[in-house]
Amino acid sequence: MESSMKDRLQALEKRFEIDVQEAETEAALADLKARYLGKKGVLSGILRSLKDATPEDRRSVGRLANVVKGRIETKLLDARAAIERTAINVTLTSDWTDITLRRSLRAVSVKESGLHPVTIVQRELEDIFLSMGFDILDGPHIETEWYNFTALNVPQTHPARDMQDTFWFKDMKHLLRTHTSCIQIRGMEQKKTPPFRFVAPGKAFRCEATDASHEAVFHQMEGMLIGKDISVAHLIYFEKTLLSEIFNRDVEIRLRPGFFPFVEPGFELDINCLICDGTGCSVCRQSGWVELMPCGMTHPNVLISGGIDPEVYNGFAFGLGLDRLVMMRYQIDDIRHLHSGNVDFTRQFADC
Ligand code: FA5
Repeated sequence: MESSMKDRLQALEKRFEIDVQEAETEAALADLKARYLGKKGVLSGILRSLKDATPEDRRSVGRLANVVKGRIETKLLDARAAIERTAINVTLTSDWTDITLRRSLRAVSVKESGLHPVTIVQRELEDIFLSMGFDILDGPHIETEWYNFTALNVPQTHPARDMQDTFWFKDMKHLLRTHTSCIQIRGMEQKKTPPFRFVAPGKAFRCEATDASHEAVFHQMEGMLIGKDISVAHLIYFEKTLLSEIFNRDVEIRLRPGFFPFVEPGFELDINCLICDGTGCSVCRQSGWVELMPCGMTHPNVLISGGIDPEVYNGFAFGLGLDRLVMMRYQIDDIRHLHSGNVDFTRQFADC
């Protein structure tokens, strides 16, 4: 009795060793465990058949059965660890990122996802500006009334405050920035001594009705260049160079006088509407022109707010409408597509 039981236990262990080598998944291992060690498993069956054996046989076979059970459990654990290791190695070789690659190249290589068109254009612009010696700055979305208005030469009672419909906080001292121009002041404070030049891309918020070219949340890229003896000619040359870099083709622009309290003189730079080729559509409000980049020579009061002496230094600033630039670039006929959250829309740009 005892020897036949021991033979059965040895045979069971040998069969288990073959089976465990063939198990390639955790589910297969769980199945093996139930088959060999479960209540209705092979080992329990052998032990149950001991009920008629002598107490001595039961003891010695029981001891061996425990040893075999322990070995099977250890092998199951080893096999599970090996399966986990294999899975980790597969992930490590297939799913990795080369952090030494340039940001834009990394983004393009991720096929399953893509960047939002505003991000694509923003990053392209950042590269252009970096190549022109500009720094890239950032600023908070929640601003103080000082940075958004007063420091930019828009005093308390000035009607220009009504030009931009503001989301105010209850304390009436904080607001969601209505433009990125606040970073002109923050940038001057940070840079301190001219010459310097920087751009600051980011969101702006206005409590206004939306239409094909207006959103309540949109993107701008502020730019500022401060030095000595800067003129309107520098500004115009700079803008032409910038636009030819951005569009990589000839685009028709026009410069007309524009009023902004933080510049003097101020200009509106419009681009011939690329959606309708200037014939008139809902994006350009039938005018054939799209306001893209207001700009001008920085007002002396703004320089003073930023701690710069206007007797010594001057410069220019501009506020590029990023969403509209994206619309012109990709011929998008309604700004509301951009923030619609419609994946079918954004997916079109995944490989851009
Ligand atoms: C400004 O916001 C000024 N801060 C720009 C500026 C900076 C002027 C520096 C002079 C010097 P404006 O409100 O026109 O100006 O907005 C600038 C650009 O942002 C517009 O030409 C347009 O392209 C974009 N923009 C403005 N409002 C919206 C909106 N509601 N939806 C989408 N784009 C908008």
